[in-house]
Amino acid sequence: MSKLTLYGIWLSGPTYKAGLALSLMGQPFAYKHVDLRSGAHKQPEYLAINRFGQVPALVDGDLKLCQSGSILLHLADKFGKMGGKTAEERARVREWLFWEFDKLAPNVYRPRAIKRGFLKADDNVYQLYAGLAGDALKVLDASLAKSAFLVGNEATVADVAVYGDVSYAGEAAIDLAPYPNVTAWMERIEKLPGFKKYEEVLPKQDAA
Ligand SMILES: N[C@@H](CCC(=O)N[C@@H](CS)C(=O)NCC(=O)O)C(=O)O
Repeated sequence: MSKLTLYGIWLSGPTYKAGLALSLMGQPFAYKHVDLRSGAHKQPEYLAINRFGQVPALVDGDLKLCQSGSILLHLADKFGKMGGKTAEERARVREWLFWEFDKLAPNVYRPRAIKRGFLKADDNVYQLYAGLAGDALKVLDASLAKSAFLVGNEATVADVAVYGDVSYAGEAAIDLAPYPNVTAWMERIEKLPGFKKYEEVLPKQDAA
């Protein structure tokens, strides 16, 4: 089996989701640093890997895949891990992934980008996104009051995707204290074998 290669940048939440899933599945991978600041993601060599010119991308043999959600589903299928145990669980995993993509990821990542200075925007824009993140966190907190993980009784890639958003809440200046079920669930995720923080999963340069 050829080694997987993950393309990304260490500051990227979606890249972290892919790297974290690989780590939780116990799969080694090569890593290619894509320097977004110099525009490497818009150069022809990289566009041949990801036509949308974004990170992350995963190269698995002849397959070049982008969008963290599709990468997570591919890894779950390929390794038969973290994808849900039954057809219903697999459907629920996809449901959470689409919800996360719609309601959570942009509303955490954009305020984070504003706070970190990657995105220039007025405070009312920040407040709009942070408010929408709060709405999503309420929904998440209510779900996690009823179960230890999002789907079934084990962590799935749905948990990885959602963790990959909420773990940046601090950088986005979004307080998680009002969501105790979310913070308790984060602690459960952080105890899983293979769990790593983003700084430990994503190197700042290429890695074999
Ligand atoms: N929905 C995508 C989002 C990917 C994304 O926004 N990547 C950012 C870095 S975190 C990027 O490549 N930005 C550069 C650009 O969009 O031109 C995913 O989950 O993979």
